[in-house]
Order: sequence, then C-alpha cells, then structure tokens
Amino acid sequence: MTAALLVLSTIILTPEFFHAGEIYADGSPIEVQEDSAPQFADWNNDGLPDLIVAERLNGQSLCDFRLYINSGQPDSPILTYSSMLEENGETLLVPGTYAYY
Ligand SMILES: [Ca+2]
Repeated sequence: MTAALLVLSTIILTPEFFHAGEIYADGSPIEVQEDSAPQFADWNNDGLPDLIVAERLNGQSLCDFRLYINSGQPDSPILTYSSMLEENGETLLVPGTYAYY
C-alpha cells in the first residue's frame, strides 16, 4: 500500500487539497502497512515542511509514525526517510482505528 493520495498543498492559513498521487522519499513511493495519515510540519525548524506519516500496523489497532525530512523547497519537497518517532527510546505507538468516509 502506498502512502496517501491527498496532500496538503500548503501549511499556511488557507490549505488546499488536491490529488497528488504517490508520495516519494529516497526515490521510491512511500510504502505503509495500512491506513496512512500524512501530515506536514517543520520538524527540524529549518523552514521547510517535513512529512510525518502515521500508519496503522497490519491487523492491529496501533499506529506508528515515520519521519521524512525535506531538503527541497516548500512547494517541491525532496523527502528522505529519517526515523520512526520514539518516546523514551521506544517506537511511539498510539491507538488507531479505521476511519471510512
Ligand atoms: Ca524542516
């Protein structure tokens, strides 16, 4: 399963959503286990929006989070996988459920 089909075009006050297709990092489409939830935020405070992708673990009601750092531009990101988000040295896991609309 590839990551999200919807991408937030800007993180400014008037976001617009559009169909962007697959999201690439390290030259390949981002692969997730189930039910991805991407979100942009400037994780490293360099002024560029980085990507955090929540994914539900296969067959479970838990989600983890992948961090991709942007080395491109705000409107044309170049994403590189950085790490899983952690808390106290352990992979950060939160309850996750299906959300069908
Ligand atoms: Ca950044």
